[in-house]
Amino acid sequence: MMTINDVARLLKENDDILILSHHFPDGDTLGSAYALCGALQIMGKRARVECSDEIPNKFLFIKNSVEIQQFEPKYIVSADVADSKLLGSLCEVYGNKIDLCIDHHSRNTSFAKQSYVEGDSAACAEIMYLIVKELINEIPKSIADCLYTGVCTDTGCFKFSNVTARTHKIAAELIALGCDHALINKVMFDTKSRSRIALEKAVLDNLKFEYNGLCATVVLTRDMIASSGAVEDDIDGISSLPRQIEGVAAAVTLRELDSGAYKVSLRTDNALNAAQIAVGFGGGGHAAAAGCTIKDSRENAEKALLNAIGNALKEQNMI
Ligand SMILES: [Mn+2]
Repeated sequence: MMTINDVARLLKENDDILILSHHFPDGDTLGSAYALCGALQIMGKRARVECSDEIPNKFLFIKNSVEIQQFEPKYIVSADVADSKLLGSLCEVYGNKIDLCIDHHSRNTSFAKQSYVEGDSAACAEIMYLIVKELINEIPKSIADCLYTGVCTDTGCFKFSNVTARTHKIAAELIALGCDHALINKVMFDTKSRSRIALEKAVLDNLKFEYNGLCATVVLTRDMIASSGAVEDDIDGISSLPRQIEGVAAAVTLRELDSGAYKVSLRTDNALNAAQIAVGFGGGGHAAAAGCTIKDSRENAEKALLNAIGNALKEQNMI
């Protein structure tokens, strides 16, 4: 079992280091990767980050926190990547060449030559903070901003059950280092693009309740996505909308795919098991969050789902 010291030693021993983020990049994979890149550059090493997908606008300050350096990599590190497939198109290029994996997913598939995985860490950025502390004496604000973004985004602004006392201690240390915590939280959690708001409006216009308000259904059509100008980042998290409504035990989001099929996201509370309902449609997931894909018309998909949810509610004597 490796220690943070072992990881720091490996990074000190190597040069021309390429750091990889996972596809559909989020605040944690980018914050962790760029924080490490910044620290390595301060140490006088050549370092850069690569990601298969475009970086969403709200994370551009992370990308801009380091110097652009081009070189042939001699050592490859992945940050917040649970499986080499999650490298997206970069998997083909680097999938079997990763020297060191730094991650916090307990389901990590040990695809790298060496791995440092802390499954109970709320964010990869927590681990990266401990590593960066071993690498450089003074952590600049730019690196603290990257790490704070990783921690706050992977914890839903410190609201998820993955948060520990250490999460708050690390956040406190990052604030002491001068990170822009209020601004980062505003941008990450309290700011929505205009296309996101347009999409939410269209989605909520079609909100339907069934079973005395115990079930709420929304539909996300290709038309709504196109007319609102929404990009993938705007669509992320739409399924939390029906779940936020008081009294709703089953929240259903149907998203029309380009193929015409419907991707269903199911969020449940209380006694209802979302995975059990999703399995009936060839899907799966967790007790409170599950999904499936239904290849049928919108009407038929909705009818079948409502039926299954009705049966589950009856089983629990909720209706
Ligand atoms: Mn993460």
